[in-house]
Amino acid sequence: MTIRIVSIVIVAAALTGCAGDKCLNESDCNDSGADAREEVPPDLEHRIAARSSWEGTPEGVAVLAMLNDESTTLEVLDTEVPLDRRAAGNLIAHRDGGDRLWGTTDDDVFSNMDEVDAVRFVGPKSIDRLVLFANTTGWVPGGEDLLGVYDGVSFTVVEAEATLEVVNDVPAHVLDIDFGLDARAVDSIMRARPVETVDALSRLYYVGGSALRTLKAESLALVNQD
Ligand SMILES: [Ca+2]
Repeated sequence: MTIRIVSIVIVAAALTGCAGDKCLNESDCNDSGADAREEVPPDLEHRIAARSSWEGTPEGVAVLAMLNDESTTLEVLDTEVPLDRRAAGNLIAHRDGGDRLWGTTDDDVFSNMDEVDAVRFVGPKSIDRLVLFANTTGWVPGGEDLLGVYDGVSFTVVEAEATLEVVNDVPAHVLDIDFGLDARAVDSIMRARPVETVDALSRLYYVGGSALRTLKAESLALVNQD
């Protein structure tokens, strides 16, 4: 069993480029995330804790969809992922609410990865396992699948990739003059580069629906030109 767990984690690390050694050395059952965070200076810790690196990635989107789906039961999380049973129980309890039933008005579905990470006994290692499970069970969106809607603008996976490629590559004057973005949005983007996800892009100052619509359209035009 130990060998299987280690190999799963290695595969997860290889598939997702996760934190590597840290995943392997953590205790299997007590996954509070404390181990991985020990080396992080306190000021950075706050920032990292505030936003999971999976947020807005196809894998992160997949984990949320999987966790919120009716087919994902305590047994699935406990035995198929597999997670520590306490982590599995806490995730389902959070999602299903006080009545312990899926699909009723008191449900509290997971809307971001930080909400998942904040569940007791769920830490980076559990999240790596959820990512691997979501990956192998077909939850990860790709190609023309919808990645998400950000500030009212929808992005498929390929549209998001094209947009990030352009956003991270073009000189500031292209964003400013050719694309006609607000100078403050340009400034915000240049400071944040490389921007990893459209979710992160949408959270930058002065980057809202209108900037996202422009960036998506201009990026697709540029990428399709090549
Ligand atoms: Ca419920």
